Formats: sequence, C-alpha cells, structure tokens
Amino acid sequence: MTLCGTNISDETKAMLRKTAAKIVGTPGKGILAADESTGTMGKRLSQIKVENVEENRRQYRKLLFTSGDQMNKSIGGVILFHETLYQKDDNGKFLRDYLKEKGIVLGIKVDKGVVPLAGTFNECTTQGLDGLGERCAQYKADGCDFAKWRCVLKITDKTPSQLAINENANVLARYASICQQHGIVPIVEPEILPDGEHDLERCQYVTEKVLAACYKALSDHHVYLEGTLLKPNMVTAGHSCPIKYTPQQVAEATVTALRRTVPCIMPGVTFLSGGQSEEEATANLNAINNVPGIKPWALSFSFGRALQASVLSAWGGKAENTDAAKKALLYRAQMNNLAAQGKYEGEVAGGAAAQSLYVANHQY
Ligand code: 5MM
Repeated sequence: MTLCGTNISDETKAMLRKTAAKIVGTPGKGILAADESTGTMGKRLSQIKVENVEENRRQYRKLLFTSGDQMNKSIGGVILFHETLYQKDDNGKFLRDYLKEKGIVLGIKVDKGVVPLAGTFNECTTQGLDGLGERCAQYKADGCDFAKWRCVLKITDKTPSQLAINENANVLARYASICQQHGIVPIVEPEILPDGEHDLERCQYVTEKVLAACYKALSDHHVYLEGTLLKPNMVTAGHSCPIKYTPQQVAEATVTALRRTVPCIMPGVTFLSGGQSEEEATANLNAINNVPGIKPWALSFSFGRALQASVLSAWGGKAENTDAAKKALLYRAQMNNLAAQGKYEGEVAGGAAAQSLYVANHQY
C-alpha cells in the first residue's frame, strides 16, 4: 500500500511541517519572492535605467535583505535565485545571513525556466528535474529550507489543453517529491497567466481544473501535503476583460476555487501577484481573508512585483536612495501583513503602488 509521504521519515515530515509553520504559521506572515533570474532582473532594472550586471544585482538584493529588523514581522521566507544565495557583501558576509539572522527562512528557485510543449497551442512546461536531487542536497546544506518551481498555464479559447494541465501537474509533483526527500518544503506554483479577455468565471473554472490536477498528481506521487505550500494565482478576470470586478468578487471566486480543490491539511496558500498593482494585490488579498466561512489554510502572499515595484522605483540604482527604498519594502510588507489577516484598510491612492505591473505573456 502506498501512502502520502511514504518515502520520507517521520523526522523529515516533522521538519517540513516546522518549516512551513515558520514561513506562514504566524498570522500575516508571507514570502518575498526575490528569485528573479538574470533575464527577469534585467527587465526590472531596465525600468529604472540600471545596468543588469552582477554588482548591481548584489547591491539591490543587499538593500532588500537589510531593510530593517521589522522585516521579519511580515516576511517569513524569502525566495532567492542561485546567484544571490552565494553573493557576499563588501565584508565577505553572505547576503543570505542577513535573512537568517532575522529568523527568515531561506528559499531557492530550483526550476530552470519554461520551455515549449510541442503539439500544443503555444503552451509550455517547466524544465529542471535533471540533477534536482543533487542540487536540493547542496541547497539544504547551504541553508535553504524551502524551494519554488513555477509552471505557467494560459487561458485562450483553446487552452489550457488537458496535456498542458497534466504535464505541468506531473512535473510539479515530481519536483515536490524530490524536494521533500531532501528535507525541503516545496512551493507548488501553477501560475495561470492573466492575459486575455476572459471573465472571472472562466478564470475560476480553469483555476479549479488546474488545482484539482495538481492535487491528484501530488497524491499520485505520495507527496506529504502537510509539508508543502501552494502558490497560485488569485482568480481574476483576464487583463483585457471589459468587465471590472470588485475585490470581493475576486475573493469569493478565489476562495471558492480553493475550497473545491485544495486539501485542508495543506498549511498555506501564498498567492503570486501576477502583474496586479501593489495596491490591487493587497486589496484582493485582504478581501480573500475576509470571505466568510471556512478557510483552513493560511491565506498569504508570495509576491514578486507587488512587493518590489515601489522599492525599485524609490531606489533608482542610487546609493543615496537606499534608505527610502528600504522603507518602501517595509511599508509594502506591512500592508500585506495586514491584508493577510484581513485588517488592511487601504492607503493613499495615486502613488507607485497604484500602477499596474502587468506584462503581456509574462513568462520571463
Ligand atoms: C520573482 O520572480 C519569480 C522568478 O521569475 P524567473 O522566471 O525570472 O526566474 C517568479 O516565479 C515569481 O516568484 C512569481 O511569478 C510571482 O511573482 P509576481 O510578480 O507574479 O508576484
């Protein structure tokens, strides 16, 4: 007979549960997704006219990780890109140690990016399984206790195809199983892109199908759900949909999709922001936490763009702006901390936080 988590020891299971609890177990805590690969970082830096070289990426990540002691009130974990894990400051201190000193859990992006899925209408899967076990062992030894793997699905008249849904669910489950065997909590991220004219109902339908397939695959691969986290899209209408929905409608659709598909034993849902403006993502997260009725998981954030857009814009690559940029990160983290508890009351409109961060066909 095969059971959930049969291939890992009770000790490993306890370790995985403890890690997940450290990341999202305190109400309001979420994740800073700072794992932009070099190409994606180039896009972020070009927006502020900063050259995409290792030194600038090092300066920027150091800024993020030294933003202040209050960081760990809102941020339970930070996802790093491989390069960042091994970068040091001018005194030879690993940047990652600034996070560890604050009790923030280190995460690492272990996928190797999206590749075309032949025979589909421009759909994709995510590569990186080769050598993943060895990489996980090394990352664990170097201080990482959780990992992230992002798959991408697209909504059009013809997609997502069943092939894309199944393939991406399977590869996420394989990745999750390998991580757990190395004592690493896998974040399962099946991102449904917001491109298109589709309405909220269509996004909800597709999200339910995708999540249901993911949990079937995770079960097939005996993944220990208590030692995982889920990083889904919020259920939103397509970016070009003429109908505008309220945060309450988004929240109702999102929580319904989760209730229908995500086992209650899974500890935390950490949403991606998916090109929403910082304020929009925060307001939607807040509404999600205020949907009445049973919500057995932590409902929190693992934002990339929606935690960093105003930081990048405040920094602008200039040393004299470092303090302002750090403040911007702490502020956004605090707003999302409130939202993850359903206590966010909005903020002064019109700043950088209100600007859309949507990028068409955002595959990196
Ligand atoms: C932060 O960006 C993450 C890594 O992207 P790459 O493909 O460049 O390596 C990305 O996976 C991110 O964590 C998620 O898309 C969520 O980010 P957003 O900006 O949607 O919150």
